Amino acid sequence: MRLRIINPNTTVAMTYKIGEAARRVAASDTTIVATQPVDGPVSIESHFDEAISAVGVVEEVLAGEKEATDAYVIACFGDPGLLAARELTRAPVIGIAEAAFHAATLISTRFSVVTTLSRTAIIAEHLLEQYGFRHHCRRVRAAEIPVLDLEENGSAALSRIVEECRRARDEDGIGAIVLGCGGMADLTETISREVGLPVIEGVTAAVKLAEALVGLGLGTSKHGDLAFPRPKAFNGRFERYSNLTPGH
Ligand code: 5HY
Repeated sequence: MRLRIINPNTTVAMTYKIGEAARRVAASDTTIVATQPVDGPVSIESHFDEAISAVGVVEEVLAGEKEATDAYVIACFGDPGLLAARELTRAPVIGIAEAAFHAATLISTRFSVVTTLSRTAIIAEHLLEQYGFRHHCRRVRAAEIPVLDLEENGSAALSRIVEECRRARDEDGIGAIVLGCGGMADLTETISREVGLPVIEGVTAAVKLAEALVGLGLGTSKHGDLAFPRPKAFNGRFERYSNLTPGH
C-alpha cells in the first residue's frame, strides 16, 4: 500500500524525521511518502497556525489523489483539517492525535499527554472531548518547549519532556504516556526507557492503524457528512477549488 504522511508544518527536517519514524514500523509492502505543504507555518503552535496549515493539508490530499494513495496520515497533534481531508478521498485519513488516543486506551485505563507548549494543550483537550477520550486522559501537560527546539541538537527539549513525563508518571495515576507532537516521533524508545512506562506517539500508531484499515478493505465513508464536497465556485486565490469532483 501507498501511505502519504503529511507534516502540516513546512519544516523539511521534521518531515524527514517523521518519514523515517514511519518507515521503521511500516510493513515491508507499505510505501511511505512523507510530504509537507509548500505554503504555511514552519511550526504549528496556535489556532491561527492550525487554521492556515489545514489548507496545506487539503492541498496535500488533493495531490495524493492524483497518485493512487491508499491512506493518509496527518502528522500534527492538532489533527488540522482532518474532517475536510476525509471529505476529499475514499481512502482512510488518520490524525496522529486520534491514533495515539486509540492506542493508549487499548493498553492502559488512564493516560496523560505531554505536549510542547501549554498554549497548545487546549487544542489536545478539545480533541479529547471531540473524540470521546476525555475520561481516559488524566492530564494534558506541557514541557514548555517551542516545537522547533525538537529540531535543535543540544537543546533542552528531550530533558524537559522526560522531566514532565516523570511528573505525569508520579502524579497522574496513569498507565501510559502519549507524546503530543509529530516532532517527537523519534523519542518513544528513549523516553519509555527513561520513564519506565509505555510511551505512545501518533505517527507510528497512525501508520499501523492505516495499514489495519486498508487490510480490512475499509475506507472513509462517503455516506453522510464525509461525502465529497458539493461542487461550487471558489473566488480569489482559492479559485482552483471551483467545481472539484471526486478524484479531481
Ligand atoms: C505538531 N505542532 O505536532 C504540533 C505540536 C503542538 O508543528 N507539529 C507542530 O505543539 O501542537
